[in-house]
Amino acid sequence: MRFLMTVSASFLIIIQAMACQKSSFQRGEAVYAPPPRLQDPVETEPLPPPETTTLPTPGPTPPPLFQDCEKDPERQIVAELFPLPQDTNALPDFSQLKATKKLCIKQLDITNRDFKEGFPGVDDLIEWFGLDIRFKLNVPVQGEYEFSLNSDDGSRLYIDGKEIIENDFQHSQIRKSKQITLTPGLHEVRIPYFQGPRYSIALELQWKMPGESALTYIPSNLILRP
Ligand SMILES: [Ca+2]
Repeated sequence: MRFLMTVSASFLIIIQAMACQKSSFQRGEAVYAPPPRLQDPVETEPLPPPETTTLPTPGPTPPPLFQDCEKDPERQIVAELFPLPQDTNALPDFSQLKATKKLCIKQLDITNRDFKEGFPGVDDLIEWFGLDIRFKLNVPVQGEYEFSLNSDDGSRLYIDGKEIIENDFQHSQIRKSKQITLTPGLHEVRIPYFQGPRYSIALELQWKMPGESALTYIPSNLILRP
């Protein structure tokens, strides 16, 4: 019996060797097939769980510069919006034009930037527009105030109907300043402004209160609707 097992085992080895030899001959050429290498078992560390790809969460969208006045009673500065003809080079007489929309803004703190967002409820108006801006300024104390008006493109500052700063015409941002004496109480402020060709805009109104050395935006609690 044992002899039979040995014979059949040898027979199997011969058959396997022949099969191996047969597969090693291709297109009549001998191809060396290296014997399989025995390898020490390699200790493998468990694979870390696949990293889940998290998309960056977009930051909060900044509120639009101008908003419907009814939707935001905190915005006390009122601006009438006018589409202007292409190639407008200077502020028009807004009293001769019909406003498209009345909008509100909280602060004239529009630093130099690209303007692509347009206006709520107005289609495709990102260039060639004018804003006739008004508010009441509650002057706290009598004294010498410096006003500073930065704009891209043109703007002017009127207080109680009198022109204080002329910063008109098509241009990239230009800042102009002027000192005036103001009495305490309410004063009418008007700032006509226009944007020429897309995209760059700026509109900043700042002041220096009596005795102060730095320009600041006018505190919102001193600004009332016209
Ligand atoms: Ca511009």
